[in-house]
Amino acid sequence: MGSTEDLGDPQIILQYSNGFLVSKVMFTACELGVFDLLLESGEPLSSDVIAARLGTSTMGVERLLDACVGLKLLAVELTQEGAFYRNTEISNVYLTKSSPKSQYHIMMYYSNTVYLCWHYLTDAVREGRNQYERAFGISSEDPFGAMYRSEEEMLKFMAGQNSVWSICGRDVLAAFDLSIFTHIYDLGGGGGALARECVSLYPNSTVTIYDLPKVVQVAKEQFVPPEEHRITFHEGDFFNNPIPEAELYILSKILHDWDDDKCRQLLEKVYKACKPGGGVLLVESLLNEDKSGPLETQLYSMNMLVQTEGKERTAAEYSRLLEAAGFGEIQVRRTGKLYDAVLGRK
Ligand code: ASE
Repeated sequence: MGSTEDLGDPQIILQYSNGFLVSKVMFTACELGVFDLLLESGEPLSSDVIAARLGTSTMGVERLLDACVGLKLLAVELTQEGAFYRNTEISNVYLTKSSPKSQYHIMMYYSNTVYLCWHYLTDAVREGRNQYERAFGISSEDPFGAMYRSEEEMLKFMAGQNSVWSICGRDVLAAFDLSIFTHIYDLGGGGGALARECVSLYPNSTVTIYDLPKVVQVAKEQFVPPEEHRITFHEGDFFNNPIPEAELYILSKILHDWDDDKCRQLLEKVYKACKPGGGVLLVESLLNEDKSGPLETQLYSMNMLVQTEGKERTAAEYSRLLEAAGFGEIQVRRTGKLYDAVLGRK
């Protein structure tokens, strides 16, 4: 019996092949500051002026600008004096450095770190492990040792992770009514964007960001303003140091970094520390139960392969991990955005 499956549109194969070209055009325009310049300028600019102001070749930037027009990240106006470029609304909001919803930092992390790991995707699939040795010549034994190999890398990662919460933070925290929990620990809370979203959404909450000492230091200095009195810090390694008692523990994009054994180990520790009646909130991108999608989550799971020891999981997989640690009354909320929420109670 021959397959009755539609051959489909060959265009889709070509589109997929070009996916990385699209990413790189957007990353490069961000990195060069095209969108920042056009926002500051307040009026459309010619490629000559843009090249002069950014210190690039006119020839190169002209092609970049036209490709951005094709991607609808810029708009072009043709006049007798030539072509004039301006930002589209979406670029003003998401691609400029200064916007409160800026995704600039995650783009820079993708372009300069994630991208280099993905060069070795074939090796990662063959070997079933991350590719720090090939990409950066550093040991991949401790993935966060590798990811935080320099203060600059750590900063890029923290800023990148923070930018995601300006888009999805409210949705994941509002997925459940968390107002019954007043003392909250954000384990691996990094740059604190989710913690800030939390204290703003829940006026009676205080959030302690628990993270590695060098992460906490940078978070205090560069990310969380000192007048934010409802956010405090705890320096430690949650695998090797004690976890203090609290009512709610947020583990946002933590379990996806680790294999099942490490996840169980961490969740058991959290369960022991948790106040009776308290809970744990997992914030993760959930795979469909049959792993048929969403595509973004499947791709992120590949990224966990090249960068960490973890993977993306289904709601049932997270529920089983929570149950094995002792948590009950497990509830799952899909937000329809990139990140979802799973709540377990003690
Ligand atoms: C981690 C999250 C990320 C560890 C490494 C990471 C992200 C990128 N690299 O916990 C953010 C999610 N994006 C992707 C592509 O996975």
